[in-house]
Amino acid sequence: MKMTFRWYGDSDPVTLDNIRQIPNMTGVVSAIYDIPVGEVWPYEKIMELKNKINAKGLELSVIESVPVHEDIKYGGGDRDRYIANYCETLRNLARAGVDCVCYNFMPVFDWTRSELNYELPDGSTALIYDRETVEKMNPLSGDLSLPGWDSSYTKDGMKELLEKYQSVTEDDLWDNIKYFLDRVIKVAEEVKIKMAIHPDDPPWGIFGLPRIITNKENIEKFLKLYDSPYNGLTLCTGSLGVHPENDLVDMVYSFCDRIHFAHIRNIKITGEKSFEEAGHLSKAGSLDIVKILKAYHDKGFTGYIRPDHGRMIWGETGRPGYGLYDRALGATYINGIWETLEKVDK
Ligand SMILES: [Mn+2]
Repeated sequence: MKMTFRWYGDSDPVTLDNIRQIPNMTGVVSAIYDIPVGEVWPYEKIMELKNKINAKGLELSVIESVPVHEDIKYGGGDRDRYIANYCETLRNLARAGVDCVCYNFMPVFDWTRSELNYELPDGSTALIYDRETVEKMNPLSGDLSLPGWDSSYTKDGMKELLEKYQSVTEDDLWDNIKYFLDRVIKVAEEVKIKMAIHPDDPPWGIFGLPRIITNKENIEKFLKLYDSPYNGLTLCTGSLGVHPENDLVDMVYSFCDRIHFAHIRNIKITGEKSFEEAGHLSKAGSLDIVKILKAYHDKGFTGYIRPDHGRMIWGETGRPGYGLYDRALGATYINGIWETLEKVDK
């Protein structure tokens, strides 16, 4: 495995100097954040990012994410133009030496939580998802504060976008993702970029919008839509793991050959469709992180891995889920388990 850490660029309170001091950290996961979704990422901007990271002795390992324009997801009239742009971005990334790209196919909203600073009994804060609270939220109220979504939408823009999705069913989403894969994976194969879809977070439909990358059966279906090693996964334990029927250990054994990027984090299921994000340690949450890593080790995983969201601890402030301290503890925990597996589990 190749250990990496997500970095949000120059505006991130966590610096590359912080990241390079985490033991075993070799790579950075980042993106270009000031280009509108759907437009081509220029080669020069990618090189600028890469050079900045290389100057600190780190690699630009994975791009997370190259976002997929909504037109592609709901099957709008401009999708061919946006797919062409997407392919052009992949070509530019490959030219800069990038070999793995994470993306997702969630309509409108990226990862969704009901609260970003929920105080846990030990005084740390974490992101949580409470079903009742989310069900009462109105995406058109204009005062929603969700960490993952594109807040550049005005209230009217959001209304217009949601209307476009009104008749979009799960089957339509499957058709649209196949349309995307048929055109994009061909290019990914050519330029040798491993595409790694991130599962839906949470893995169920929200605000009446369908979601499809949610469970083993659907992931199997997804991988068959375009059967190529370049059509692969970002297996996120925290995203899939909030559904008690998702067996992450089994998924790692089943899909490892197609997992290019592993997101490791723990969550604690607190009720039906409700959860808190937890520290990485197995007993802090509902997932057995040792068994998950053992599955990766048994399968000889050589891809990229990163600690995913952390709590805010030791008074740190910053981007919810993406502080330095708890994610660094997560990396160290993963390193410790992996070293043990390397030396003992022969
Ligand atoms: Mn993730």
